[in-house]
Amino acid sequence: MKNKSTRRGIFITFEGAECAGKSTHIRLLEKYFQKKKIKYVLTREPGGTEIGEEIRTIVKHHAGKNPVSDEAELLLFAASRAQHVREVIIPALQKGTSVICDRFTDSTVAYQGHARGLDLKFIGVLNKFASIGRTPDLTVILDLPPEESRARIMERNKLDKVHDRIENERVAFHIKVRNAFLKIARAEPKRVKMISSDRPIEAVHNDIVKAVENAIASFPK
Ligand code: T5A
Repeated sequence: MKNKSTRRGIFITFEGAECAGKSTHIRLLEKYFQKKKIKYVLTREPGGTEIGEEIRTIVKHHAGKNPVSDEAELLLFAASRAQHVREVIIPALQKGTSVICDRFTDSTVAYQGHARGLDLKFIGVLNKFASIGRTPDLTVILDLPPEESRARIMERNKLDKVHDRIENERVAFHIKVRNAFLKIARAEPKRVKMISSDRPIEAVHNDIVKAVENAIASFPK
C-alpha cells in the first residue's frame, strides 16, 4: 500500500545567497527522495521551461551596451515564473508528484524588493499573479554570511569565468539580500526553515531532511 504521507506531492523551494549550497543540497535531497521512492520533478527559477531558460540567459548574463533596468529585470523573473508555474509546477503537483525548485517568489522579494528597492507591495501582487497564488509547502533558506558567499564565489570563478550580472553586485547588495531572507524566515516560520549553511555538508543535509519529514508529516491525513 502507498504510504499515506506521500500520496500528495510536496512543493519545496530552496532559497539563499549565491553559493549558499542550494544545488549541492538539492542533489542530496534528490537521493533521499529516490531512496524513499517519492516521485519528484527537479526544477529552477529563472528557468525550468524553454521560455524560462531563454529568460535566464538574459537576466543572468546580459552584457550589452545598455543594462537591464531593475523594472525589466523584475518582470522577466515574473514572466519566467508565470510560464513555469503553469507548465511544470501545478501539473506535477496535480498528479501527486513532488516538486523541488531552486529559487521561487522569495528570491524576488529579497533581490528585486529589498536589495533593488522596488515596491514590495507591487511585488507581492505580481508574485501572486505569476504563481497563481501557489505557495510552497516548505521553503528552505540556506543562510550564509556574505563574506563566506563571496569566498565561495571567488573559488568557483577560478574555474568558471562566466559573467554573472547579479553575482557581480556589490557587497552591500548581498547584505541586503541576506537580511531580507532573515526577515522572510521570521515572518513565516511555519513555511520557511532557515538552515545555516556555514557547516559541514552532512550536518546541513540532515537538518534539511528533518524539515522535509516534518512538512510531510504535517499534511492533513
Ligand atoms: N534571482 C532569482 C533574482 O534576483 N530574483 C528572482 O526572482 C530569482 C528566481 C539565479 C540568480 O537570479 C537571482 C538570484 C541569483 O543571482 P543561479 O545560477 O540560480 O542564479 O544562482 P544561485 O541560485 O545563487 O546558485 P549558485 O550555483 O551560485 O549557488 P548554490 O546552488 O547555492 O551553491 P552550490 O551548491 O553550487 O555550491 C557553491 C559552492 O559551495 C560549496 C560547493 O561545493 C560549491 O563549490 N559548498 C560548500 N562548501 C563548504 N561547506 C558547505 N556546507 C558547502 N555547501 C556548498
